Amino acid sequence: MTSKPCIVLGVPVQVGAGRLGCDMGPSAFRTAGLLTELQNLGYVVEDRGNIVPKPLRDLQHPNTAIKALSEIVAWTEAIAEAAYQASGDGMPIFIGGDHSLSAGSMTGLARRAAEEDREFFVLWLDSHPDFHTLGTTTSGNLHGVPMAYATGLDGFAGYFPTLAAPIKPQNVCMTGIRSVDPAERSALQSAGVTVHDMRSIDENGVVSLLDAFLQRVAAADGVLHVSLDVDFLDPVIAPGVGTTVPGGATFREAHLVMEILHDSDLVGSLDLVELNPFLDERGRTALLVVDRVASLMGRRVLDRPTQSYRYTPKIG
Ligand code: EXY
Ligand code: MN
Ligand code: MN
Ligand code: MN
Repeated sequence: MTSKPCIVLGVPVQVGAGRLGCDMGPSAFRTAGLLTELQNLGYVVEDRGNIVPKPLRDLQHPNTAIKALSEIVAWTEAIAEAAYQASGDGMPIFIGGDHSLSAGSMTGLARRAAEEDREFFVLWLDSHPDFHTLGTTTSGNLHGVPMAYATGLDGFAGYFPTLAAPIKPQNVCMTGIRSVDPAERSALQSAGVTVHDMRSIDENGVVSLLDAFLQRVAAADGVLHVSLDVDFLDPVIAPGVGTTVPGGATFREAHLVMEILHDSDLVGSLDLVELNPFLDERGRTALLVVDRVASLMGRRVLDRPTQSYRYTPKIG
């Protein structure tokens, strides 16, 4: 994995979610020992504190269901700027906060990748595709739109920041999906996003699904962003999240995904989102996620020979 510093950025945004509590997420991840875990693995860790949103602009949208549009846009502007800066200094790790933060993290990172003439890829670990537009969301919770925005779907212009570098939908792989609204289903199909629902995981196993995607990232010598929504995990092991959906990834599936990602040597940035400590018990979910991050960053049960790196990016 990276020899660069880990740049931790707190994003205590919660108004994108349907209930309060995600603003306590950054504190919970820090309390659960995220920084110490990274340092124990030998990384230089820079905690840049919590991002502060830009000044609010009064934004009105015809879809009256939408909540907190001005606030989420103000957050997105600030997060995108911080992501662009941090990606030039090391491996950004965004600790949220609800999933609306990825509207800023992904677009700031994609801007950096485009400037460096690198293909930008996203592995979306979530029970939801978060692929609503401002016109199609019925809940109005803007944690349900970040991927639609970042891949350039219509309807965000005039509200969200203009995209410097839209993410190619074919460069997005969603895994763990098990709650898709009708409008999202049709939008996903026409956009060409790779979507693996839980049935696909059960039929194929995470290794083959991940392998196909990581081979594409490596072949393109691409930059990979991982966006981990806590509700990717099964609610039995990760109850501290506001949008639980039964039948999620097991501890072992999540562990395997993270170890394979480390071996790939392709991960350049990470979102940890939707943790809601108010719904948790004694930090159980935050501790579980931090433990998975340790697997992503190289902690191993047994030492493995270096050839375990499964995807050798093109050199030169
Ligand atoms: N698709 C539903 C909605 O738009 O409200 C549920 C979205 C849940 C989003 C969480 C972050 O993953
Ligand atoms: Mn490594
Ligand atoms: Mn999500
Ligand atoms: Mn989700």
